[in-house]
Amino acid sequence: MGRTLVIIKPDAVERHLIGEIIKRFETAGFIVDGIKMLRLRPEDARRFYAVHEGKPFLNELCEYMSSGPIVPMIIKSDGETFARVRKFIGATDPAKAEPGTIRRDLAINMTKNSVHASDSSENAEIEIKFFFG
Ligand code: FUP
Repeated sequence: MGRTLVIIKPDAVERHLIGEIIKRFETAGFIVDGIKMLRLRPEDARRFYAVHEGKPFLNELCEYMSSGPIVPMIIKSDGETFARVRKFIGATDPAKAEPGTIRRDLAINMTKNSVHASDSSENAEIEIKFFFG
């Protein structure tokens, strides 16, 4: 089985969507193999999003990601899990996400897009280590 990192972001935690999001993953056959709830300091968010250093949206993104509690999860499935999960959550911009995806159904906008998912199996391992050691 492959694995990836998913984060339920502050906008979803604040709107009491933790259960709804986990239910969607489990109903689709994904397995939750690790979970915690925590709040990032802005400098932690910056470290997590180091690949976006220099992008115009980085400050806003880090402020938002440290604005409230988040729920990182290790998600397992058969096959190429990172790719399956990214398809499952939908495009970064909820307005462009496929109907039925988490982002299309639940997200607010491009920044408050309810969930994060690793974009490669290499990054999945780096991001799992970041939260779960
Ligand atoms: P994704 O991998 O789908 O989460 O999207 P990206 O890696 O492109 O972006 C990382 C995060 O930056 C996204 F969750 C949302 C945020 N973002 C913005 O806030 N504004 C942008 O213009 C692009 C991305």
